[in-house]
Amino acid sequence: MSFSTHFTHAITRKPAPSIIAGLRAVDTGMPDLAVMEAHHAAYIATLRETGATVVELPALDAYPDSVFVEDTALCLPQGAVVMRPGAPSRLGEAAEMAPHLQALYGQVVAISGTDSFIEGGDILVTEREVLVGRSARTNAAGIAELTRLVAPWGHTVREVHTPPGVLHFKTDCSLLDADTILSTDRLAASGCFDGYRVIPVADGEEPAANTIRFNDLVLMPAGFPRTRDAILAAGFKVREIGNSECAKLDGGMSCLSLRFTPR
Ligand code: CIR
Repeated sequence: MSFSTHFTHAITRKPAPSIIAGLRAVDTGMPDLAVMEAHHAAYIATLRETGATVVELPALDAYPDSVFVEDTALCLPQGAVVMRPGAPSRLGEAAEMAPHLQALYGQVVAISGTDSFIEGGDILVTEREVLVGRSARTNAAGIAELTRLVAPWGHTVREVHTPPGVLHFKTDCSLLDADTILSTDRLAASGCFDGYRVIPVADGEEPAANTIRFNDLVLMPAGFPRTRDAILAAGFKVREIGNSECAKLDGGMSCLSLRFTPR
């Protein structure tokens, strides 16, 4: 079973009322907490439908973006790495996540250099390598530290680039199976996926790039029919989840969970 697509567990965190103060690149309107909660519940139900255990953490009002748990850690089969988010308002979220990982994992290590910054949204784990996109949130020191931490677990890190103006590397791509990546053209054009099969996101549907393959399902944001049909045509089972409110904060399917199989 592929460790990069199949998982027994996920961790999520309820959105908090402070979500209205969440970070965003462009103001496209206030997120509606009740609608976000309904979407979040559908997301969790879909993860559970695949047979996984979902640990739902309580809302953390002190951290407006804390529903986006993916940015706080990297979960690998051998252990978890607690991140150091590059957004100052999000730095404290990582420490809030650490004890929950320690409860489930044998080995938990942390990015600790004061100059090191790295967020989970910039990390795409495939069966053969860990790709990390340098971005406004993830710097060279953070990538170097991650490289050292995961080497003893047998993982190779390859540094790539998040396109300018794009929040995270995985804002623009996702892994569909061991060899297949869904990607925007603007990201794939960099050549970073040479050697993989790439399914292009339909022109004008760029927000559809952030999906997750979780066990037998691909969870994708609702409202992107041409990209959905391309994923279906490639033989994947798709579930569309409402994402209108998280999208106002530049968040999507991958951001909402940590996915792993603890050892
Ligand atoms: C942020 O700017 O940090 C949040 N508003 C969105 C984080 C999305 N996370 C992700 O793509 N992994």
